[in-house]
Amino acid sequence: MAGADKRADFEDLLPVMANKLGGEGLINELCNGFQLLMDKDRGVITMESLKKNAAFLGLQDLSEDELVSMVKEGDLDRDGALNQMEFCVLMFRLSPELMQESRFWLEEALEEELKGYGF
Ligand SMILES: [Ca+2]
Repeated sequence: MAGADKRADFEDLLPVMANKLGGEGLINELCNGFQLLMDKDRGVITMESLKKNAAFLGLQDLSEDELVSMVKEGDLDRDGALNQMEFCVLMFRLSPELMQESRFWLEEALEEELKGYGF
């Protein structure tokens, strides 16, 4: 079950980063992660670029199967690669705790918005 443990570690990392960086900082950090993993010529994350660059994010121990399912899970428009938006969405989905955090940010943002309308 070593693979499952690794994924748990990865899930734990994002909420910690979220607390430290705040919403906007975390998005920037995710985008930096995207830059590290992407194929520089195509501007998207492909299986090849993910395999080549996974070590930058400490993901070098993930098996090829896990990387494949990561891309499959995140590839919303089914073009076989992850663009920046797909990557960020995937990172949020991989971390249930982070999803809750981001809901909190959303509520905060909505409250601010509603205040503007006199609620
Ligand atoms: Ca895609």
